[in-house]
Amino acid sequence: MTDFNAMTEALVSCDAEKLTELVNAAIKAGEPASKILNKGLIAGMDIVGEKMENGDMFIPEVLMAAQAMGACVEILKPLLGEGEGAAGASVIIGTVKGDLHDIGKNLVAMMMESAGLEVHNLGVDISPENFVEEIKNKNAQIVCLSALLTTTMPAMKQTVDAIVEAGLRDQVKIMVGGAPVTQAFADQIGADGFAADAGSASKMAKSYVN
Ligand code: B1M
Repeated sequence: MTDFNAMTEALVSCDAEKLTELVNAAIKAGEPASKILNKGLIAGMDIVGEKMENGDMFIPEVLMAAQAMGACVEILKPLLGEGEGAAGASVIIGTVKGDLHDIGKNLVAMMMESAGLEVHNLGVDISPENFVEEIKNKNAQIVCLSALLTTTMPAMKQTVDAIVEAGLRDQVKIMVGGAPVTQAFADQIGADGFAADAGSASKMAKSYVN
């Protein structure tokens, strides 16, 4: 039986080698990729977050844990597909200006890709102007904004406003997400949708194009 606690422990102690070994063993044992992601990796990252908040873990260690998780997410990537009908719409996704968190955003991008959407992952610290430019360049129908910090949530509103000002609001659906983001906040800033996790984000995007 898979020991998910060992996985969270390896992540919290930034032991990338051990974590990779445990993830590969879990795959071999037939555990679903979504279970490995949620019970092993995301649960471990939540502990990292608590330790960070309490001052028991510092930025360099948190970065190492994030890198270890990123490597394992890559291993899980081919197994995370939903296997449903491809929608083919153009989606741009990025973490808003001032925010460097990208693990959750990359997971959303990955789930959307595996659902058949054409995903353009812009990266982190993306300015409102950049989002506007990329909507035009990629002829995007869906824009996904990610924020992990309460201090960068206002950049989501600035991005929505910039899209309105550029005259592109009717062309795109705007979706928002990230740990501090809520449905109420999405409504308040004039976004079309809020998704709490990668799976529901992917489902919502598909519902906009199907
Ligand atoms: Co940061 N950090 N961090 N950090 N960090 C948090 C977010 C924090 C909650 C930790 C804490 O104190 N408990 C806290 C924010 C507090 C707040 O604002 N309320 C915090 C802080 C304070 C900071 C710094 C300010 C620390 C400092 O410098 N003093 C700094 C800011 C840097 C910056 O961005 N300008 C900072 C830096 C970092 C690192 C660089 C070290 C690293 C990021 C590395 C990286 O991403 N490559 C880091 C990390 C790893 C975290 C925690 C520990 C983990 C985040 C994560 O990857 N979670 C985090 C604590 C936590 O969240 N528990 C924390 C796993 C990921 C799968 O979940 O990102 O929530 P998540 O994504 C989910 C959903 O939210 C959703 O789907 C995903 C998958 O299910 N989702 C979307 C996300 N984006 C979406 C977009 C969508 C839809 C759904 O579009 C439609």
